[in-house]
Amino acid sequence: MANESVRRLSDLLSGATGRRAFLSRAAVLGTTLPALGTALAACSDSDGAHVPARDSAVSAVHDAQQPPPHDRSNDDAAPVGAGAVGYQRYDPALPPRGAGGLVKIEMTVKEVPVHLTKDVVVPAWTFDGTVPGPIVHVRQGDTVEFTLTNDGTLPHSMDFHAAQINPKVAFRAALPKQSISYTFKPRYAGAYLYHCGTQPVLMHIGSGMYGAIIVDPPAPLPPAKEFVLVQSEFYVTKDAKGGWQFDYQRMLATLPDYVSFNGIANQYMDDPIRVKKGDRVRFYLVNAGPSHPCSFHVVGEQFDTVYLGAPPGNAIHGVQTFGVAPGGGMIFELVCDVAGEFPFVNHGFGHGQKGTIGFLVVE
Ligand SMILES: [Cu+2]
Repeated sequence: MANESVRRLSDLLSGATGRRAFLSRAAVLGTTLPALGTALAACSDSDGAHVPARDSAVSAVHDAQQPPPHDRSNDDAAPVGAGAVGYQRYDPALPPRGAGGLVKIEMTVKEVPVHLTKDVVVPAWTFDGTVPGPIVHVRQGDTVEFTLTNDGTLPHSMDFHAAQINPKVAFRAALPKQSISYTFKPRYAGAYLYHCGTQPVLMHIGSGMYGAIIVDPPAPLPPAKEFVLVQSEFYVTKDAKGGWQFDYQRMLATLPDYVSFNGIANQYMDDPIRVKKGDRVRFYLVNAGPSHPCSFHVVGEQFDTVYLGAPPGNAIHGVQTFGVAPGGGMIFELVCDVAGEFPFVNHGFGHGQKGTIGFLVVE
């Protein structure tokens, strides 16, 4: 009965009416949290979970990023919240793994404004205040003890793709101000998605509730500079006050306004990923979707190895581009034996141009 009540409440609150109610609350949030940048500052508060280290506060300086083309009606008005929330690059570096064995991961649902570009700020539903949420790094066979605390105003849940578990029980919703916990042992290594699984899932992923869990194989892969890229699409529109909001109808129409690596369009063009000549680079590419694939390619390079499934098996060699489905994850390796500036892109360029282009600088 309790589960049924949760489901009904979840369905009710997650429907169009709930979205509207949330948006009006969020619009208030966006204008009343001037210190939010501080709240989003770096921290690492649980074994194995990592909130991205943030670059020092950067003001929301205007750059060449354009607002979504479908709404230019309010171009003279500053987006609600822009300037009030610190713009911070999402650190793509894979955080170190803890000692292993029993790994306790805690996350908190936070409804906060986030940057989709330096200028476009939107009220989001998040895990721990960032989009994507913290990068989780464990090893195959670890016991992951996970707790989700809901500081939001709607039911939310957690679906780890690295888990094999009864979803009806483990992925149940935590009501506002409540927590849920469950334990799992990742059976396979790889790059996996996690996301809120509360209905409608499209809205919860589309509003920012996802991240990556990287599971190492028992024997280490070759030494490399390791980075995590989570691709996702964003669908936004302006409300009556000129503030950007996520738009569920646009999510259903699947014509995105932005497609990004790690939540912010083109952030690694502005501030590239840097490695040294001779480094092996390993990208853990997770595609949160919610709806489109990522055709991953590095201009001027070739992938030495792509792990299609759990490493170290399932490897193919000498690859130019490989597609990662929404809800999927793969591992891409290249050996940087040529110096230069190499764009890494979603080669589906209708989406690449919307934000999934970054630079890998080999020095
Ligand atoms: Cu949710």
